[in-house]
Amino acid sequence: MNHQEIILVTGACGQIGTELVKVLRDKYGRERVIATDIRSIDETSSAEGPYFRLDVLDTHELQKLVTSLNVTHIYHLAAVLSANGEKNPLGAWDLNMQSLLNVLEVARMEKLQQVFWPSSIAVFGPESPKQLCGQYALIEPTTVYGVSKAAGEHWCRYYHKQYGLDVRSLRYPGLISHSAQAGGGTTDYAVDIFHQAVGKGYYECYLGEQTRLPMLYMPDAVRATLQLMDAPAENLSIRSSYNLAGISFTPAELAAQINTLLPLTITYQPDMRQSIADSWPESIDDQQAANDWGWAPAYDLKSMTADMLQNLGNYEGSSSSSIGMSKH
Ligand code: AKB
Repeated sequence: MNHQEIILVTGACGQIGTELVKVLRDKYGRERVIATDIRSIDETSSAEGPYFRLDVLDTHELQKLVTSLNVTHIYHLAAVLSANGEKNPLGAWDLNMQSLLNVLEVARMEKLQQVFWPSSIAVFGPESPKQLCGQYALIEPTTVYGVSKAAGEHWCRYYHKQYGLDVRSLRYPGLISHSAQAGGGTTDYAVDIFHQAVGKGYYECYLGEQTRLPMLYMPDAVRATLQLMDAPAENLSIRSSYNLAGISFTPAELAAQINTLLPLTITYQPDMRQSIADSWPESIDDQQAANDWGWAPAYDLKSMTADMLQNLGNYEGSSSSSIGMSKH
């Protein structure tokens, strides 16, 4: 990016946005990264840089912001995740699809340089391979979230092929971070468990103990995102969305790893999220990302767990509020 370029991030107060905005501002400068979210300014920390309230379903407002601020890049992160999506399937489809189409259209019309849009391992379904699910494995999702991500991938490829729009995407696994809560996903337990371990030493898990899912620590996810966006266009063979892998583990394995550093009792009470988790692969083959732009995760279960607990400990020590409270 040169010094003329301006990044706009939608869903900036969400799990990925909270962390990505910080890193983008460190890298490109505070004023060049515009954070937007549906939340109003007093519900968020605008002091850290430019912030605008934006409902990304309002294409007119989106276009106005893009043109008035000379935006050149959009990271479109606003979305409803898998578990919340099942509570209101048509609402989730509407938000996830229409917002993506709005962003792609504005990017095409205003000739933006780049768009980033997250897809998910939720594009895969029960018929996809459970182990090391490949880049081109069968995509038959059973959640509305997965259906919206699968359709979105086709739209991204379409805009690249038809209009030359440089849109790039990653199929994130479950993301684990200490500075932002997850919200409405199936993999959220892997964040909640840390907060409950630090706060209460007890966690009731809504997935069964042997439910293995692909996960990724947030510093790795942010690094992957920047690495993909910086990669020379000619190196990219995938214009739908890249498989991305980090660590695969079960709730029992995560609890055991936490227990090496902190006493934790875990019980299991599977709910409707179990069937979503059962429909997804246990591990992902991300060889294509490694080949095309040099991707390799840095954190394993042990180092991720130690880093999470260290950061949550610091957080608790420096705040009077409950560790279980959302950062937002
Ligand atoms: C979810 O659980 O819905 C998300 C995802 C895997 O995309 N974390």
